[in-house]
Amino acid sequence: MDVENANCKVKVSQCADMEVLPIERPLKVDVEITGLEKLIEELHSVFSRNHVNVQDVQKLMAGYKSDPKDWSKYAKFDRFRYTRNLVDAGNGAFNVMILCWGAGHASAIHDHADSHCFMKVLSGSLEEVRYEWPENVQPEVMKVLNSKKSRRKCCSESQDLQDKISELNIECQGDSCQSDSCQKRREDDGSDDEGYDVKDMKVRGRTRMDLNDVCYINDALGLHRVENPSHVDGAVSLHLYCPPFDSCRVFDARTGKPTEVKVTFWSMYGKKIKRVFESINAADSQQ
Ligand code: CSS
Ligand code: FE2
Repeated sequence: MDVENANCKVKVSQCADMEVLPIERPLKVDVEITGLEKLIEELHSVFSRNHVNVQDVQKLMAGYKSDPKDWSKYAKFDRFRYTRNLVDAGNGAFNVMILCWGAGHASAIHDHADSHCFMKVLSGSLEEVRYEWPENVQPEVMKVLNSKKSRRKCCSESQDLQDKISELNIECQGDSCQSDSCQKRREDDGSDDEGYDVKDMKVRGRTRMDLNDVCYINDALGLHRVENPSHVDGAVSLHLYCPPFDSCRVFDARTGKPTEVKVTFWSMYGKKIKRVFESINAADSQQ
């Protein structure tokens, strides 16, 4: 199975055969969706099934040609930061939102909480910068992959340890294995180290996204930050997350240190949200 057939009804780490998830292919658009409402209707229909291919969602999003009259009621800008505006809660299986980026606005480097993320440019242009995960932070999907691998080869370097393990009849549980020998090995190679040294996060690539372009990311493909590179024009993008999530991690670009943040909305269904603790939310809700 490859990424386009991965099931985005479930978290990325629960997709079968994740080893091949990081494969990306050019997308051939062969559907035409007339209007945002129609797109959302189609998404509801696709997500009512148990298995939803990543590629099917990408195709639907690409098949919709942006028309501001469909989405201007959701497009609420703020002078100081980009806004997140809920359009549809997708019966809990996914959510659709419109993000409005003022000139120069950008997100922090963030993960996608083990969900699938689709993003389409509705107006203006955006730049997506992809990053490697910091060495000492692991996404859920990689933990699952590594534990699959290390279940096969953990401790194989040391015959002594292998003998001890088989003597004690302990089966190595991979990354989270609590046997003394595996814990000792982790201490020796420092993989439990909590330190965050100053070491810029590694950029994997940059992509400019223009009107109607669609991109897809999940934690197996890395982290990203999104920026409106224009000093003059705003930009608007349509995002679909599945399953939906209400918190994710942002990363300090200089050290890779993660911080868990809540995902909050500026407006829902076209209505601005009243913020009681405006100043607190302003600090913690930007990804
Ligand atoms: N995940 C970011 C937008 S870039 S995908 C956010 O919701 O703020
Ligand atoms: Fe993102």
